[in-house]
Amino acid sequence: MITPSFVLGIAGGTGAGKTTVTREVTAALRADDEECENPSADRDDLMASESVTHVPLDNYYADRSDLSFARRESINYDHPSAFDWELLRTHLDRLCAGRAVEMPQYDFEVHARTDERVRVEPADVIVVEGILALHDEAVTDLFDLRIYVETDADVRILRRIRRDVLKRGRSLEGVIEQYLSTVKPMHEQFVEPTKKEADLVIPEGANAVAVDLLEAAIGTIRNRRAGREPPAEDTGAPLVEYD
Ligand code: UZR
Ligand code: MG
Repeated sequence: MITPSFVLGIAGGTGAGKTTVTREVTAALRADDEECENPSADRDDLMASESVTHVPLDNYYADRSDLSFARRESINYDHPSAFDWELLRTHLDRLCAGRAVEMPQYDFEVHARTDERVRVEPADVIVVEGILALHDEAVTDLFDLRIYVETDADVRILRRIRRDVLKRGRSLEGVIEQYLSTVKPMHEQFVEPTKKEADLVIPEGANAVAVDLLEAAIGTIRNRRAGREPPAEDTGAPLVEYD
Protein backbone atom coordinates (compact mmCIF):
# COMPACT_ATOMS: atom_id res chain seq x y z
CA MET A 1 0.00 0.00 0.00
CA ILE A 2 1.23 3.49 -0.79
CA THR A 3 0.78 6.07 1.97
CA PRO A 4 -1.12 9.05 0.54
CA SER A 5 0.51 12.47 0.56
CA PHE A 6 0.41 14.41 3.77
CA VAL A 7 -1.05 17.85 3.00
CA LEU A 8 -0.04 20.78 5.19
CA GLY A 9 -1.81 24.16 4.84
CA ILE A 10 -0.04 27.33 6.04
CA ALA A 11 -2.01 30.59 6.14
CA GLY A 12 -1.38 34.01 7.71
CA GLY A 13 -1.14 37.67 6.83
CA THR A 14 1.32 39.15 4.37
CA GLY A 15 4.82 39.28 5.85
CA ALA A 16 3.88 36.88 8.67
CA GLY A 17 6.65 34.43 7.75
CA LYS A 18 4.64 31.74 5.95
CA THR A 19 7.21 31.19 3.23
CA THR A 20 9.99 31.01 5.81
CA VAL A 21 8.10 28.44 7.90
CA THR A 22 7.51 26.45 4.71
CA ARG A 23 11.19 26.60 3.80
CA GLU A 24 12.30 25.52 7.26
CA VAL A 25 9.80 22.68 7.61
CA THR A 26 10.74 21.49 4.13
CA ALA A 27 14.46 21.63 4.94
CA ALA A 28 13.87 19.77 8.23
CA LEU A 29 11.87 17.00 6.55
CA ARG A 30 14.43 16.58 3.78
CA ALA A 31 17.34 16.62 6.23
CA ASP A 32 15.65 13.86 8.22
CA ASP A 33 15.50 11.78 5.12
CA GLU A 34 19.21 12.21 4.46
CA GLU A 35 19.97 11.24 8.05
CA CYS A 36 18.02 8.04 7.62
CA GLU A 37 20.67 5.30 7.34
CA ASN A 38 18.76 2.82 5.28
CA PRO A 39 15.75 4.55 3.82
CA SER A 40 14.50 1.58 1.84
CA ALA A 41 14.36 -0.94 4.72
CA ASP A 42 10.90 -1.78 6.07
CA ARG A 43 9.38 1.07 4.14
CA ASP A 44 7.66 -0.72 1.31
CA ASP A 45 4.49 1.08 2.25
CA LEU A 46 6.01 4.50 1.56
CA MET A 47 6.78 5.97 -1.82
CA ALA A 48 10.27 5.34 -3.11
CA SER A 49 11.73 8.35 -1.30
CA GLU A 50 10.55 11.00 1.11
CA SER A 51 9.87 14.19 -0.77
CA VAL A 52 8.24 17.59 -0.24
CA THR A 53 6.37 19.72 -2.74
CA HIS A 54 5.66 23.41 -2.23
CA VAL A 55 2.41 24.84 -3.61
CA PRO A 56 2.48 28.65 -3.15
CA LEU A 57 -0.98 30.21 -3.42
CA ASP A 58 0.82 33.17 -5.02
CA ASN A 59 1.13 31.08 -8.18
CA TYR A 60 -2.65 30.67 -8.30
CA TYR A 61 -3.60 34.30 -8.78
CA ALA A 62 -6.12 34.38 -11.61
CA ASP A 63 -4.60 35.11 -14.99
CA ARG A 64 -5.53 38.69 -15.87
CA SER A 65 -3.00 39.21 -18.63
CA ASP A 66 -5.93 40.25 -20.87
CA LEU A 67 -6.11 43.53 -18.91
CA SER A 68 -3.78 46.53 -19.24
CA PHE A 69 -1.02 47.01 -16.68
CA ALA A 70 -2.92 49.98 -15.21
CA ARG A 71 -6.06 47.87 -14.74
CA ARG A 72 -4.05 44.98 -13.30
CA GLU A 73 -2.38 47.35 -10.86
CA SER A 74 -5.76 48.36 -9.46
CA ILE A 75 -7.01 44.79 -8.78
CA ASN A 76 -7.63 43.90 -5.14
CA TYR A 77 -5.19 41.01 -4.73
CA ASP A 78 -6.08 40.43 -1.13
CA HIS A 79 -9.69 39.51 -1.90
CA PRO A 80 -10.53 35.80 -2.37
CA SER A 81 -11.89 36.57 -5.85
CA ALA A 82 -8.35 37.36 -7.05
CA PHE A 83 -7.45 33.66 -6.93
CA ASP A 84 -8.05 30.85 -9.41
CA TRP A 85 -9.51 28.44 -6.84
CA GLU A 86 -10.74 26.05 -9.50
CA LEU A 87 -7.23 25.52 -10.84
CA LEU A 88 -5.78 25.17 -7.33
CA ARG A 89 -8.38 22.52 -6.43
CA THR A 90 -7.74 20.63 -9.65
CA HIS A 91 -3.98 20.68 -9.10
CA LEU A 92 -4.21 19.58 -5.46
CA ASP A 93 -6.60 16.76 -6.34
CA ARG A 94 -4.21 15.64 -9.02
CA LEU A 95 -1.12 15.83 -6.77
CA CYS A 96 -2.99 13.91 -4.06
CA ALA A 97 -3.84 11.27 -6.64
CA GLY A 98 -0.12 10.87 -7.30
CA ARG A 99 -0.01 12.76 -10.58
CA ALA A 100 2.25 15.65 -11.62
CA VAL A 101 0.90 19.13 -12.50
CA GLU A 102 2.10 21.99 -14.66
CA MET A 103 2.13 24.82 -12.14
CA PRO A 104 1.66 28.40 -13.37
CA GLN A 105 4.24 30.98 -12.32
CA TYR A 106 3.41 34.51 -11.26
CA ASP A 107 5.35 37.72 -11.82
CA PHE A 108 4.62 40.27 -9.08
CA GLU A 109 6.42 43.06 -10.92
CA VAL A 110 3.88 43.02 -13.73
CA HIS A 111 0.95 41.50 -11.80
CA ALA A 112 0.49 38.64 -14.25
CA ARG A 113 1.15 34.99 -14.91
CA THR A 114 4.28 34.34 -16.89
CA ASP A 115 4.30 32.07 -19.94
CA GLU A 116 6.37 29.59 -17.99
CA ARG A 117 4.90 26.47 -16.38
CA VAL A 118 6.84 24.36 -13.91
CA ARG A 119 6.25 20.65 -13.70
CA VAL A 120 5.60 19.72 -10.08
CA GLU A 121 5.75 16.09 -9.04
CA PRO A 122 3.55 14.50 -6.36
CA ALA A 123 5.30 14.09 -3.03
CA ASP A 124 5.04 12.52 0.40
CA VAL A 125 4.38 15.94 1.89
CA ILE A 126 2.60 18.75 0.04
CA VAL A 127 2.79 22.24 1.59
CA VAL A 128 0.10 24.69 0.46
CA GLU A 129 1.05 28.18 1.57
CA GLY A 130 -0.54 31.61 1.16
CA ILE A 131 -2.55 34.39 2.81
CA LEU A 132 -5.84 32.61 2.10
CA ALA A 133 -4.68 28.98 2.32
CA LEU A 134 -7.40 28.31 4.91
CA HIS A 135 -10.17 30.16 3.07
CA ASP A 136 -11.64 27.66 0.61
CA GLU A 137 -13.44 24.72 2.15
CA ALA A 138 -12.81 22.32 -0.71
CA VAL A 139 -9.10 23.09 -0.38
CA THR A 140 -8.90 22.92 3.42
CA ASP A 141 -10.80 19.62 3.36
CA LEU A 142 -7.70 18.15 1.73
CA PHE A 143 -5.40 19.33 4.53
CA ASP A 144 -4.17 16.94 7.19
CA LEU A 145 -2.84 19.80 9.30
CA ARG A 146 -3.85 23.48 9.22
CA ILE A 147 -1.44 26.14 10.42
CA TYR A 148 -1.97 29.87 10.87
CA VAL A 149 1.16 31.99 11.27
CA GLU A 150 0.39 34.98 13.45
CA THR A 151 2.76 37.92 13.53
CA ASP A 152 2.07 41.48 14.71
CA ALA A 153 0.82 43.83 12.00
CA ASP A 154 3.66 46.32 12.53
CA VAL A 155 6.28 43.63 11.94
CA ARG A 156 4.40 42.38 8.89
CA ILE A 157 4.14 45.79 7.20
CA LEU A 158 7.84 46.48 7.80
CA ARG A 159 8.75 43.16 6.20
CA ARG A 160 6.30 43.81 3.38
CA ILE A 161 7.84 47.23 2.64
CA ARG A 162 11.33 45.75 2.53
CA ARG A 163 10.31 42.85 0.27
CA ASP A 164 8.10 44.79 -2.13
CA VAL A 165 10.58 47.63 -2.59
CA LEU A 166 13.65 45.40 -2.93
CA LYS A 167 12.18 42.38 -4.73
CA ARG A 168 8.88 43.32 -6.31
CA GLY A 169 9.83 46.65 -7.90
CA ARG A 170 7.44 48.85 -5.86
CA SER A 171 7.76 52.38 -4.48
CA LEU A 172 7.46 53.07 -0.77
CA GLU A 173 4.42 55.29 -1.42
CA GLY A 174 2.81 52.56 -3.52
CA VAL A 175 3.28 49.91 -0.82
CA ILE A 176 1.82 52.18 1.86
CA GLU A 177 -1.15 53.13 -0.32
CA GLN A 178 -1.87 49.48 -1.17
CA TYR A 179 -1.50 48.40 2.44
CA LEU A 180 -4.01 50.94 3.73
CA SER A 181 -6.52 50.61 0.89
CA THR A 182 -6.67 46.81 0.46
CA VAL A 183 -4.12 44.72 2.34
CA LYS A 184 -5.16 45.78 5.84
CA PRO A 185 -8.97 45.78 5.38
CA MET A 186 -8.92 42.46 3.49
CA HIS A 187 -6.66 40.95 6.13
CA GLU A 188 -9.20 41.86 8.78
CA GLN A 189 -12.17 40.69 6.71
CA PHE A 190 -10.85 37.48 5.11
CA VAL A 191 -7.40 36.38 6.34
CA GLU A 192 -7.52 36.81 10.10
CA PRO A 193 -10.95 35.05 10.45
CA THR A 194 -9.41 31.86 9.00
CA LYS A 195 -7.32 31.59 12.17
CA LYS A 196 -10.22 29.70 13.73
CA GLU A 197 -9.90 27.05 11.02
CA ALA A 198 -6.33 26.31 12.11
CA ASP A 199 -5.26 23.32 14.20
CA LEU A 200 -2.21 25.26 15.36
CA VAL A 201 -1.29 28.94 15.53
CA ILE A 202 2.41 29.70 15.24
CA PRO A 203 3.53 33.04 16.68
CA GLU A 204 6.17 35.16 14.96
CA GLY A 205 6.70 33.06 11.88
CA ALA A 206 9.57 30.64 11.83
CA ASN A 207 10.25 30.04 15.49
CA ALA A 208 12.53 27.04 15.90
CA VAL A 209 10.44 25.23 18.52
CA ALA A 210 7.32 25.47 16.38
CA VAL A 211 9.16 24.14 13.32
CA ASP A 212 10.50 21.18 15.36
CA LEU A 213 7.03 20.42 16.70
CA LEU A 214 5.53 20.65 13.24
CA GLU A 215 8.08 18.25 11.86
CA ALA A 216 7.42 15.80 14.70
CA ALA A 217 3.64 16.07 14.25
CA ILE A 218 3.91 15.37 10.53
CA GLY A 219 6.03 12.28 11.26
CA THR A 220 3.58 11.00 13.88
CA ILE A 221 0.49 11.51 11.74
CA ARG A 222 2.13 9.91 8.71
CA ASN A 223 3.30 6.91 10.75
CA ARG A 224 -0.14 6.53 12.25
CA ARG A 225 -1.73 6.56 8.83
CA ALA A 226 0.75 4.00 7.58
CA GLY A 227 -0.22 1.79 10.53
CA ARG A 228 3.20 2.02 12.16
CA GLU A 229 1.81 3.71 15.27
CA PRO A 230 -1.49 3.22 17.10
CA PRO A 231 -4.03 6.02 16.68
CA ALA A 232 -4.23 8.62 19.43
CA GLU A 233 -6.81 7.63 22.00
CA ASP A 234 -9.65 10.09 22.13
CA THR A 235 -11.49 9.59 25.40
CA GLY A 236 -13.52 12.74 24.92
CA ALA A 237 -12.38 13.88 28.37
CA PRO A 238 -10.93 17.40 28.77
CA LEU A 239 -7.15 17.49 28.88
CA VAL A 240 -7.11 19.85 31.83
CA GLU A 241 -9.30 19.73 34.88
CA TYR A 242 -10.59 23.07 36.08
CA ASP A 243 -11.28 23.90 39.71
P1 UZR B 1 2.44 37.18 0.40
N1 UZR B 1 0.07 40.92 -4.65
C1 UZR B 1 0.47 42.03 -5.35
O1 UZR B 1 0.92 42.99 -4.75
N2 UZR B 1 0.38 42.02 -6.73
C2 UZR B 1 -0.10 40.95 -7.40
O2 UZR B 1 -0.15 40.98 -8.62
C3 UZR B 1 -0.55 39.84 -6.67
C4 UZR B 1 -0.44 39.87 -5.30
C5 UZR B 1 0.17 40.90 -3.19
C6 UZR B 1 -1.19 40.87 -2.55
C7 UZR B 1 -0.99 40.18 -1.21
N3 UZR B 1 -1.61 42.16 -2.46
O3 UZR B 1 -1.06 41.09 -0.13
C8 UZR B 1 0.38 39.59 -1.31
N4 UZR B 1 -1.81 43.24 -2.56
O4 UZR B 1 0.78 39.73 -2.66
C9 UZR B 1 0.35 38.15 -0.90
N5 UZR B 1 -2.18 44.33 -2.50
O5 UZR B 1 1.62 37.59 -0.95
O6 UZR B 1 1.62 36.18 1.15
O7 UZR B 1 3.70 36.58 -0.15
O8 UZR B 1 2.61 38.41 1.19
MG1 MG C 1 5.45 34.55 1.14
